[in-house]
Amino acid sequence: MSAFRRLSPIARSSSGKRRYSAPKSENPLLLFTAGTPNGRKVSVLLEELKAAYGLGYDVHKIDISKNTQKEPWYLKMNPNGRIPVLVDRARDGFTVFESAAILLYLEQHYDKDLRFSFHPVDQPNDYSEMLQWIFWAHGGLGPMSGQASHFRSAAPVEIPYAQQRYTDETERLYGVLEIRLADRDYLAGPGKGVYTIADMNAQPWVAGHRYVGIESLDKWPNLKRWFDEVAERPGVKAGFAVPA
Ligand SMILES: N[C@@H](CCC(=O)N[C@@H](CS)C(=O)NCC(=O)O)C(=O)O
Repeated sequence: MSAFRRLSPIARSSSGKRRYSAPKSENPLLLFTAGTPNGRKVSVLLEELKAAYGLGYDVHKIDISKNTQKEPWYLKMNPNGRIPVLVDRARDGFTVFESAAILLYLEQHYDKDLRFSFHPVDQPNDYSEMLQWIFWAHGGLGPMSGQASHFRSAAPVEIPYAQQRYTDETERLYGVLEIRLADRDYLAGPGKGVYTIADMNAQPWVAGHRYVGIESLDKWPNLKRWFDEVAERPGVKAGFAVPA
C-alpha cells in the first residue's frame, strides 16, 4: 500500500476560502463523521473490520451544529451535505456517501471473507434478505426516528401532532423488528441469522430511542435481547466512541 500524506486540518487557500487538503496517512480509508446513528453505523463496521483484518482508517470529525457539512469543500464529496462520507485513498480517492451505501462498499472491497455480509451470487437469498432489512431501515427506521427526534428536540415550534406521528411510526417499526427477531438472533441469514451489516445499519437507530420519546425497550423483548447483544460487541462499543 502506498504511503499517504499526514493528516492535516482544513486549510485556507490564497483567497482565504476554506478548502479541504488531503490528509496524509498510511491508512487507506478516511471517514468524515459525527456522533449520530448514521455516522455510528459506519464506524461500527470499520471497527469490526479493524478487529477482523487490521484495516486502518482515519476520522475527520464534522461539527454538524456548525453546518460544516454544508461548506463547498464538503459538498464536493457529498452534494447532499450530510454525514457520513467515506474517502478510499487506496482506490484513487473514490468517495462514497449515504451510510448504507458505505456499508455495502466496505463489504465489497474490504471484507474478503464476507464475515459481515453474504455472497450475492453464491448466497442469493441471504444476500437479498440482508438488503431487504438494510433498505427497510434506510427508508423507514432511520427517517422516522430522525423526524421524531427533530420534532421533539430541534423544531422551532412545538407541533404535538408531528411529535406523536413520528414517535408512533417509530414504535410501529420497533414492532416490525420484534416480529422478525422473535425466533432469530440477527436480521438476516440462515437459521437464527448471522451478525451482518443489516444489524449494524439498524441498531444505532434503536440506541437513540430516548431521543424519540421511547423511554424503554421493555415492550419489545426480542428487539431488546438483540439490541443488548449487539451493543455488547467490542466493535460496536468502539464504533460508538467515534469520533473521539
Ligand atoms: N440518508 C443519509 C442521511 C444522512 C444524515 O441525515 N445525516 C445526519 C446525521 S445522522 C446529518 O448529517 N445531519 C446534518 C444535516 O442535516 O445537515 C445517510 O444515511 O447517510
